[in-house]
Amino acid sequence: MRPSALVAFLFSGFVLFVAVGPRTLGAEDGYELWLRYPLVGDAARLAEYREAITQVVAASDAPTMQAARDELVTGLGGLLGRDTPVAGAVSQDGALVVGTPANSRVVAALPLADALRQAGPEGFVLRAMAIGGRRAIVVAANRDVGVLYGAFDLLRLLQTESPLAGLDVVSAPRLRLRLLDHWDNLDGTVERGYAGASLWEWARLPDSINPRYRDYARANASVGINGVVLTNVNANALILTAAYLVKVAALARVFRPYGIKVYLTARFSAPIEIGGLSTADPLDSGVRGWWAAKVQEIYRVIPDFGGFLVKANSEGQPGPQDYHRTHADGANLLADALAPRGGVVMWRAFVYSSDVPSDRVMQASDEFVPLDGAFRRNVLIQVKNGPLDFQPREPFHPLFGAMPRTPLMMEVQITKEYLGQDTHLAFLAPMWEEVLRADTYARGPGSTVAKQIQGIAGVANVGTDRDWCGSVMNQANWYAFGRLAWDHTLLSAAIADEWIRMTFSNDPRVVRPVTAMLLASREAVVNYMTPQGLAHQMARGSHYGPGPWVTGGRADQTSIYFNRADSAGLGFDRTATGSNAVRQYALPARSRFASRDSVPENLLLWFHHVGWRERLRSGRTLWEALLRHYQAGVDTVRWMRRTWDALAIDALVDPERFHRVQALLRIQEAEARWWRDASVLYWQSFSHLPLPPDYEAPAHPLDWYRQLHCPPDPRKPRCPAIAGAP
Ligand code: GCV
Repeated sequence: MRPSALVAFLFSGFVLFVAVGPRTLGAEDGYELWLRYPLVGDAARLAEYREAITQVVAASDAPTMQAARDELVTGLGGLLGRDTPVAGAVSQDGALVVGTPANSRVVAALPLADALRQAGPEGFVLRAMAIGGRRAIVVAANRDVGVLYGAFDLLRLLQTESPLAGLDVVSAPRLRLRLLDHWDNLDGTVERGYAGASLWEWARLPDSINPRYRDYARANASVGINGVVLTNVNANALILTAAYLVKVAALARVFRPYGIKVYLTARFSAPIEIGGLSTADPLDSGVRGWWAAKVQEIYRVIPDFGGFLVKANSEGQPGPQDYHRTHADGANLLADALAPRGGVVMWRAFVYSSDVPSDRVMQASDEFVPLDGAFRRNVLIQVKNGPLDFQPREPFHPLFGAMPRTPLMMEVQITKEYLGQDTHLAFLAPMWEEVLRADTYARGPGSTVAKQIQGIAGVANVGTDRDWCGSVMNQANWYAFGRLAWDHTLLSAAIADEWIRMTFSNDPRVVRPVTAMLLASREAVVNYMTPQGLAHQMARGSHYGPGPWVTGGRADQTSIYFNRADSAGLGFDRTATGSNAVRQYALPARSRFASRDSVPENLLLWFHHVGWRERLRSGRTLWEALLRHYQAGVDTVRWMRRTWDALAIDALVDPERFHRVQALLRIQEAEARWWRDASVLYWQSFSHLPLPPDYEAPAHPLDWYRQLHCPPDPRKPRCPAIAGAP
């Protein structure tokens, strides 16, 4: 424990000090993430594991096999509290055999053909079986990377104190592309990053390799992430110059053993900016030649380069429309250059036309659906989960299912730009589960979003903060993203359960309450920020704190554009009487959203303008329902605080992580009240309806909230005036 942490902990309260005094856990700073390997706490399980695993049998020294073996040796050393020798052959009961049929004669001789067929190129088989009359556990795969994934899965079983008896698992990823997208700039800043600076030390690369790169790769591999886009979609062409490519190659070398491919963002105007051409027109032969040569240059230094991610003609980024060409022309230009080497283009559907559209959320579909079938086979259209911009709740994006001849990827945001950033606890698995399971009806009932995509990308939430994510709780979202990317049928509750066991403890006094906190957290944020289908009500620019009054500038980036509050009511009419955005959804999703009788209440104001006094299906008026949601959000955060505080009584979490989370929850409660009070007062200025007498009175008048200026700290845009509240 760091002395400062000890002092802070001891002086944080006499009651707490007395309660935890006798058995304080060792402090942890969160660096280990979920890859902590403490001694198994349950004595019976420990005995079971010690008997089940007595040696690691691995035949190959290939880099990925070495990574798997190293992880097992480290993990088992900690979990079993003893060294586990590595052997070349099964020589005793308790052999842990790891390998592929190609690199291990032992594995090749096992009757695993069917299971390995199911496992496919990246999957794995875990099985308890006898080998030569001896008890063994096998981690087998078709490729080395599958063995690595299997090794992490086996360690996960031990970390979560699961039984090994009868072990029989075949696991294969359901999506082929499972990527982290970094919005990291070459100057070390991170767009919408709240956990410190960029991990990539461009000035020191390629000579100096920060050991953190390997730990980052381990964390990704442990959840099956198989690609990383290193650079911001608001791209800098310099990353494609020779001087940077050697640095990228150095990172790729670290990541390769962990099954992680490197991708880069391609600035569409790169041929002009770094190539000296006078145009970036995708149909220009000089431009085509430039990209073809550039791609060859990249593959010379990074032979397994994954491809490009492109944001074009959106928020000021250059693109093919600058030359009156289509998005397909632009994407195909890069796709043709990459195709000979097997690279892909991930072309984002997040577009902003230069004219303000009548309904911003319709733009991507209007632009891309007509292009279905016009893209090369190695182009994927990368679509945000919802049609607006990573809001606490949005309906699924209507492009899912609407481009049957084009491979799609889904993009989600792990970094919580609109959900309280590093500070607020918001476990995002329930949100991703909600969208992955949403039925598009594009090809009849059961056409879930998950079935319409071939890959998923998460905008990363990691940085140089010691705990990687700005808060240990935010690590859960990195973890959950990887787990859902691997298997979108996993339930949020199961993901939360395993993450908590690996990150904190297997003690049910921790697992149960913290699971409940995680599962309640996202809905709490929806409730106090944007209940019932409201969206984009955050402060301008920073997107931190409430700003339902934001107006001025580009209309479709203001709050009033999205809330449409007036004396009659609240919400954006997207039915046939309004923008008719519902037309972009297939039937019957379209009619479900269009009708006040069937629209889910949690999306009501996304699709409908509703009178303040109108009765909802719940029997409450809109005004009453809104007030309840805001209050429920605050109450849930209060409950989360109490639940977390109770962990101190038995000192169930180490003090350093305990106090950090405790402090953040305190801020979250103050800010939830800020959101509730500012929003309710603002809506009241339209509804002119009273707050019930027993409703918690807002702390300040509306003008106080409107005039509140939070210091312009782009990294931690917290408001001291609010965070300092009791
Ligand atoms: C990278 C939102 C964010 C921007 C981000 C953009 C995008 O608008 O606020 O910071 O830019 O989405 O996804 O391209």
